Amino acid sequence: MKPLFIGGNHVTTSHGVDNINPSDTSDIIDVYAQAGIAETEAAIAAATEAAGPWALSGPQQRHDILLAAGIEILARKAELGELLAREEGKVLPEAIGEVTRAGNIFLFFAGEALRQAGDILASVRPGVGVEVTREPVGVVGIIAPWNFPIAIPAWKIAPALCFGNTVVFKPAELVPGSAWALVEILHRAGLPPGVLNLVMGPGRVVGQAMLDDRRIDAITFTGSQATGERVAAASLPFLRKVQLEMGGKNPLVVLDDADLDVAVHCALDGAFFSTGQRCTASSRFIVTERIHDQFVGRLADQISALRVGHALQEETQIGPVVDESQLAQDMDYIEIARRQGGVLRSGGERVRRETDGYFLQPALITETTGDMRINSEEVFGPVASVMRVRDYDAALEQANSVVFGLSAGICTTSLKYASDFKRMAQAGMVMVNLPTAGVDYHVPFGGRKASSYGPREQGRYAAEFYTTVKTAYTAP
Ligand code: TXE
Repeated sequence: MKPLFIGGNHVTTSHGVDNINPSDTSDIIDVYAQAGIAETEAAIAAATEAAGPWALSGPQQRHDILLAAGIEILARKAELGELLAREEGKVLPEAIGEVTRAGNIFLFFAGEALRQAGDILASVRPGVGVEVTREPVGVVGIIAPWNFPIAIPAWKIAPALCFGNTVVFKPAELVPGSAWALVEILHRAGLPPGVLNLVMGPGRVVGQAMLDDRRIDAITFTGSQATGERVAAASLPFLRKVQLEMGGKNPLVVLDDADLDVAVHCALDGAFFSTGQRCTASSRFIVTERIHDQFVGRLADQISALRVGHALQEETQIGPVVDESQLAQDMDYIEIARRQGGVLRSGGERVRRETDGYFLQPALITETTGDMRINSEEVFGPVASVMRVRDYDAALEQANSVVFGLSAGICTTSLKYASDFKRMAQAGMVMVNLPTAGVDYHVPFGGRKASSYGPREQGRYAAEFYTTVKTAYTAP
């Protein structure tokens, strides 16, 4: 059984949970210890005790640890990628790509540890000195989802440590393997005991115990909107700092003047790769009239040719859905869309392979309208819908009509429409002639409206959440 990490020690528990491969449910990757309330409280106590000394650790120590971790992650990307593909189900090249991203994030924040600058300003009072500096927030709670088992923990843990915070990390129930490997690497890289603690277990027990504990100074969360709202509500009484990354219902607008090859590529990649289980996945194609039929025809052909199967098989392009309940949710939404008048143009059926896995042929639903549930609620699977619109203005209105605002894309050869869309799209990230999913690791990530709350993640903007600003005045 793989243990918890609390205060620098391995902690075993009486109860363990199997980590099951969604491509082959007979493949048990390993058994992972499960924390309860007592272990979670012990982890918070360890992080609290370590917070003072770690806040005073120098940039060199933090740099060296983050660098060593990043180098090891990159050196082991094939092995860690295989583990990730086995536990989450994305295909091996995507999994190795995710591990590479995680490694690069550690290298980026190793550099940032050496670049922690402040400001010195002239006071409005003659002779008085003013210094503006950043200090750690304290103990950071990290609650992560299952869809990026190593990249999301990396982009939360690396800046937390870089800026001198200690961490209590709760990975998603379905993906303890990548989380465990990451925490183990960081300990071998030289992290002092208690600076990073790993508590695996159910959200309603471990996550809730974190929310209820006032010793956690800040919580960064990625997951569903419902849980995100819970995190915010539970944090308010403590006036705790909160950062939430939640769902998306990301539009891809395709205009008559689009390059059809580019548009179909953006649609296919953005909606269905990684089995559509990306918060930035395109799920609504908003297409103007003259290109509509050609776009749908070409896209439907390419969707039906997608090879769905075991994530570790070389020919597979689309791996399984992550588990039984997510598969049921995906199938439900396809049915709801059909009942509300949508036409299932391609895919949408469960497929059987040699191994017992949660395989779903990606689904394209046409003839949909903005008032249907398929166009307003997050499905989080390989399911996308098409809406036919009159012109650019109608497309923009439709794109902005949902509660979410994470990523928005447009395919057009018109500079005028591309420029207007960049300005007018109500989203944290805008893509022109690119898939809505697939972002750089060194620039801000996040959305607006119901997609995100609090400061941005990643890149230099990460400092906003993981530090608190101090303004110091000195008399002449
Ligand atoms: O999410 P949860 P789930 C969406 C997507 C998916 C749905 C459910 O639509 O179908 O959410 O996924 C922890 N207190 N997204 O169930 O429950 C939980 O253990 C504290 C979109 O996985 O939000 C896990 O670590 N923590 C999203 C994390 O919260 C709690 C990515 C997220 O789980 C908790 C993932 C509680 N009471 C899901 N309950 C995206 N858009 O990126 C649960 N958790």
